[in-house]
Amino acid sequence: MQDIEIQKSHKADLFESPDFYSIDDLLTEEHKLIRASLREFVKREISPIIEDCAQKCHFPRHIVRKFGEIGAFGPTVPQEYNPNGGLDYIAYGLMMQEIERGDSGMRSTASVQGSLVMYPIYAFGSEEQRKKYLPKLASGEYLGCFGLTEPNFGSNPSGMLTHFEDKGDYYLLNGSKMWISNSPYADVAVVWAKNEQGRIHGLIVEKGMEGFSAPEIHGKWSLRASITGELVFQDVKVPKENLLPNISGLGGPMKCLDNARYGIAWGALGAAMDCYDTAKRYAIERIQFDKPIGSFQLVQKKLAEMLTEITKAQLVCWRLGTLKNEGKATTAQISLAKRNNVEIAINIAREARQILGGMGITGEYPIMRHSMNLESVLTYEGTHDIHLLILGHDITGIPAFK
Ligand code: TGC
Ligand code: FAD
Repeated sequence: MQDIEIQKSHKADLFESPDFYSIDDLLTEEHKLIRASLREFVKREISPIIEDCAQKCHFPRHIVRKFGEIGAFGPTVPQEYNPNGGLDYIAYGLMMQEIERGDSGMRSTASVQGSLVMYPIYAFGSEEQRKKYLPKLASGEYLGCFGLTEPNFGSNPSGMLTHFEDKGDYYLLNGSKMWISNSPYADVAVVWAKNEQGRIHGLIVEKGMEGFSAPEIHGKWSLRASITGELVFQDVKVPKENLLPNISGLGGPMKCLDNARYGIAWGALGAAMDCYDTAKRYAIERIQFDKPIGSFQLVQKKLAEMLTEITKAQLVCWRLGTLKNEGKATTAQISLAKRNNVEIAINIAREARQILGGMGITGEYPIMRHSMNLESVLTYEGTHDIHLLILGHDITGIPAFK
């Protein structure tokens, strides 16, 4: 976490999103304005630095305040707790799309803060907790993280070992969490742990509490501009007022994941669009055999298939967003969208990389970074296969997890 000098790229970010089926007609003017302002923000604040940050494995901590200013944290939280809030789920999705178009790690920062930290405090917290934490998280004064996964319990979080005991005046928390986005810099952590009866509860743990540490995980080849760490609890005395009072059981973290996975479905679409847009431009400009490579049928096939998958994914996102707005989106519907959109994005990144030939593997273009990032996106918030099993369960009524 040392200071690193980041070189700004002077290459213009010319990104334009495809809209082959006029899906913009389904958006409100407010949606389009929000998307335009996030796109401009990404071009100004993220695109110039992101490649160097990723190359140097550096999390640009200053972006947290900037995300707060633009309203990217918890936009669906009511304005009473978030002055930039009160927006609908399509607006939230479009924000995640635009941010991940810039970088999946940047979207991670925003979606963890909004869906996995602010959402549980808003949905399951006391009025005092909402007032104490939400405005600071919304503005970016605080950075938050979400601790569910443990070293030995990833896909199967209900087996978690992290636990707390009621000591009368406080809860005594012990255990550890693994692979936690934002954790080394986080001011607050929403931590899921079992009580003496083995029931899962959420606790708000603050930086500086004795016995609490958050070491960084080094050596990632993916999400290099996002910071990931552990959470270690050794006899941490958590004040009783830090327990989220209005939820218990695995359903608590799972409801948070429903929101975050929804945002990832849009985010992955953003990464796919960036790869497509980059490859399309390159195919028109790059000359081989005296012609633009875009004139060859094999290159056109790649571009046509990318656009087809992006268009289908856009429709999935829009429809899922309308269901979310009506409070009707199910966990399985969200799994379908997360699973499909991450898969198409990773495939599009791979095809786009081929269109760029050797240039595709360099940091001159964003494709290899997206491609590596998407490997994490395929795994976190439920792996590709876990989402398939969630769908299988929904179709047959038979769980195949165990
Ligand atoms: P199962 O027996 O199915 O359910 C146990 C209890 O949980 C309830 N439940 C839900 N409630 C509300 N909404 C949901 N979506 C729910 N899903 C489950 C269920 O009703 C039951 O309640 P109760 O009261 O009867 O106990 O659970 P299982 O143990 O068989 O596991 C099911 C499974 C595999 C689907 C689930 O555990 C799962 O999704 N695993 C994947 C884990 C995961 O996604 N981890 C993500 C960690 S966070 C993260 O990755 C952040 S990355 C962020 C970034 O950087 O962007
Ligand atoms: P495992 O659960 O060990 O799975 C390994 C393989 O086994 C996978 O292919 C999986 O699909 C397969 N598998 C497991 N069970 C089954 C089954 N029943 N049937 C078929 N196949 C199965 N977690 C947090 O709590 N908070 C965070 O902020 C967070 N951020 C992350 C950031 C990054 C960069 C990464 C990589 C992970 C992050 N995670 C976070 C953790 C993430 O959610 C887990 O990695 C993920 O849930 C998978 O758990 P695991 O890595 O332990 O893999």
